[in-house]
Amino acid sequence: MSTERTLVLVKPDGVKRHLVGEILSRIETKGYDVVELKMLTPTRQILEQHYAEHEGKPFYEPLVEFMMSGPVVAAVLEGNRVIEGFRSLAGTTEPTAAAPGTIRGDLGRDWGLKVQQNLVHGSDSSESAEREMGIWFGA
Ligand code: DAT
Ligand code: MG
Repeated sequence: MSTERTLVLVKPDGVKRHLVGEILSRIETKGYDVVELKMLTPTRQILEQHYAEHEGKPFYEPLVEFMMSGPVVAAVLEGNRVIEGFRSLAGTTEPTAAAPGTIRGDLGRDWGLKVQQNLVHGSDSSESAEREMGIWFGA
């Protein structure tokens, strides 16, 4: 067993489209524990920390603006290999390319160039998970 924790966000498009329950249901059905959960409209400051790795990229500012556009749900999940496991549940970044059976593949689609509207975020490594849990939930 390799019990891990990961940081998940339901992005503003997921909240606006009333998919919070559906997304949490997929997480729980898979068997992961939701150990922290809250809803908030993120500040620019929190998003600049969260997306620091993307600063300077052409999609950075639209991404930050989109993420500030309404409430998000932030969660910490716990489970065996949950970092990789949630990324697998979420599907690949672009909803059009994401496999059927995944959150993005089943529920998302590309709205023109707005790839940022892909419903969820999940940490991509144990280092990212530690950093992101600190940003959203404190030490
Ligand atoms: P992921 O969310 O799959 O980890 P990422 O970390 O590379 O993807 O990018 C963060 C978010 O930025 C992603 O969910 C959507 C947006 N994004 C990534 N690449 C993009 C691109 N080429 N154009 C527009 N938005 C992009
Ligand atoms: Mg990422």
